[in-house]
Amino acid sequence: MELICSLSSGYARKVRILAHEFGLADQMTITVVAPRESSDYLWQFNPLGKVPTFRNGDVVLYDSQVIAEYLVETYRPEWMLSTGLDRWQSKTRLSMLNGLSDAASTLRKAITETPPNQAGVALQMGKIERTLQHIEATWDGLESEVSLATIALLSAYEWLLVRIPERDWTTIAPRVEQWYQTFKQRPSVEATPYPAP
Ligand SMILES: N[C@@H](CCC(=O)N[C@@H](CS)C(=O)NCC(=O)O)C(=O)O
Repeated sequence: MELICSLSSGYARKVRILAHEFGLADQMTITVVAPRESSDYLWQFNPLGKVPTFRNGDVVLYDSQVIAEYLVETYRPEWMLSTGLDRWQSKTRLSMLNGLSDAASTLRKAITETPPNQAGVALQMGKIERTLQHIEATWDGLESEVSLATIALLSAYEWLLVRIPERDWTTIAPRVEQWYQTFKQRPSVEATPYPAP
């Protein structure tokens, strides 16, 4: 199997961590591309030119949520549900976490515009702060959960820490920060670091 990705992508990180958790890392070839540059190799599999894109034989999958669900259903179906949630609530939590990554990447673009897009920064910052506070207040069992959802949270939260160091993210949701300090020690997380920006 092959994962076409960029190592700085939070969406791809989720899949890379899962591969390690499921003992698949040795079988998964990582092909690094720069998706915003011409990449005929990626485009032949994903006309949208987005990473991560996954291949396994004739199977071609994107986006990260579809790839992650495929790996979970195929290799660890008991991981489908987040603690104490039914199927639709679990799916909504995963969508929220993908939305957290979306807001983070839009925020970074707004910050790096010349001049910085202040309205855009405020809009995305609000989404991220509210989402982290929502997680802080409502995610029962976060501390003991190892799931697709906690891996998605790790990927999004650490992306904020590494890619947007201008903001101190650690004070917004102290419980999430405390959880992160423990969860980041998992071998699957340590084996898949984001490159330095
Ligand atoms: N919803 C998608 C988002 C993927 C995405 O936007 N990836 C970025 C890199 S982090 C990308 O490929 N950007 C290139 C582009 O949009 O052209 C997923 O979860 O996989």
